[in-house]
Amino acid sequence: MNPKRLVKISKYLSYHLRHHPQAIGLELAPGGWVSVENLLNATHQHNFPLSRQELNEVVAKNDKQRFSFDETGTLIRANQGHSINIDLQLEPTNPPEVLYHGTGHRAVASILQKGLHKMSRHHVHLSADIETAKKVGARHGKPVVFAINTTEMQSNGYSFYRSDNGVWLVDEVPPEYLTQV
Ligand code: HQG
Repeated sequence: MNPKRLVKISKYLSYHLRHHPQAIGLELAPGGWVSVENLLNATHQHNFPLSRQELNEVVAKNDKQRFSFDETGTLIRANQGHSINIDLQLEPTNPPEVLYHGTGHRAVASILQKGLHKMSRHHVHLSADIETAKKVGARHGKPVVFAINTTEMQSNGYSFYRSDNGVWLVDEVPPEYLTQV
């Protein structure tokens, strides 16, 4: 498949599996899953016909491994990034001692004052390394990276989750746990 088509299908899947499943008549089951058969039928009914082969290729090759099949290959979901209220059924997991969050420089003052909030997403997204955080931040302008003291957050009762594609998730990060890198 050519790279443009791959990106186009990824965006289409992100839109429907994270934000607007009902736009093509789908409903996400607990965990964010939809039946592959229903998804493919829906794409045909809504003018964006996808084949199972194309879907397999996008799941395998997406640059950030945004999508997964279940172990039977009959269900598919977005690994993270949802704005709709679904329970991803992730187990709390011990994170590395420090995680990172990249943002745009315009948000710094507000973050230092109020902490990190999930905004339109389901969780605050954190990265295990500074380079990834920088890239995420650059989507919002000149990137600024914060380090998060996860050990202290955990001892104060915060839970961390790791999505299937390695993104760390938490409900919020109050300002006292943040240091600008
Ligand atoms: C900022 C991409 C002001 C926050 C990436 C961020 C990631 C505040 C923005 C994933 C704030 C939300 C998520 C506060 C948070 N005041 N700004 N108190 N608290 N913010 O896109 O983390 O391509 O929803 O710093 O790789 O940038 O979608 O979150 O800048 O993993 O797969 O509010 O999206 O993955 O922006 O990115 P986003 P994000 P995908």
